[in-house]
Amino acid sequence: MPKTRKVIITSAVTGAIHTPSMSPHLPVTADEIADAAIGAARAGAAIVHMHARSPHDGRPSQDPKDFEPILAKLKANTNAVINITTGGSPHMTVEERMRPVATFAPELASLNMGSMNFGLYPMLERSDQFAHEWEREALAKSRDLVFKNTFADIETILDIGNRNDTRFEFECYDISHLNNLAHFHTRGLARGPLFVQSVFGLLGGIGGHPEDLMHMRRTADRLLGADYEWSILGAGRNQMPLATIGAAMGSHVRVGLEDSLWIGPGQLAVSNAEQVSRIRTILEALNFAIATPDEAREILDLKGANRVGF
Ligand code: KMH
Ligand code: ZN
Repeated sequence: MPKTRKVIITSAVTGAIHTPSMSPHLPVTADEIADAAIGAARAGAAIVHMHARSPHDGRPSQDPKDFEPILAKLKANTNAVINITTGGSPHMTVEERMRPVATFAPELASLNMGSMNFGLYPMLERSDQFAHEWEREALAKSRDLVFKNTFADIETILDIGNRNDTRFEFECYDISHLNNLAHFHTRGLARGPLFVQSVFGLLGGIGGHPEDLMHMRRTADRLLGADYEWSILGAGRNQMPLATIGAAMGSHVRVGLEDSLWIGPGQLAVSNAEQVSRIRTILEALNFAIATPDEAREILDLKGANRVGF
């Protein structure tokens, strides 16, 4: 019997790009964020990519105290791999962004592989109704914002991970980020199998055209050889089409309200689980199997849920 390929679905449930006023379905409180991740895991996500928000006004927070109740609820209710962000919000300092991963030593953490523009301000054109002034401000300020991820920043976060046996979801928003990853791989600081999350369609990074995806794939193959597991993240309306193309070409996939609020043109997704179910249907129609959390642990060589610090 030929082996069925296992595809890992990641669900990124809230993030720091979208703001609470953009969708009533975006999880904001600790309970909502944890419940969204548990729902996504039940629908088939093997990995949940986690950010936290302030209990006061829903702004992104990298305060470990805001992660605590989320992580406790997840630990008690799901076997999904918990992936904690070091991206936080591009408005934060790198020191602030790395605190939760340094505190909780998760199995998996995100790591952004280069400094870049991070343009969210076009979203201001879609809506002028914001419940909190910080929402408008964050979007407007992104016109003049550099998301700072220097070689020194990346090395510091790699060191934290390597000390705690935390492995990484390497967020690559452009071709140069693959070159940066190959540099750390060659130096032995980033160790395989590298989990490469290629991000498409974010203003400041590579576009969302299928040719962009092909170019990422060819370059990753050339630079990283067989020592990587590829995953696709398409922002906004690129989410489902690019995940489908990528999966057909051998990738894993990431969906979630962090990356897209939508389930169809003009139609807000009502939950993270809805997006997971949609991509799951597509993957199963392509005759792929959905990786369980333990299968994802094996594919990515993770340390196990019993060796985290929460
Ligand atoms: N929001 C995504 C485009 C991170 O958390 O480190 C990238 C991301 C960054 O997930
Ligand atoms: Zn994130």
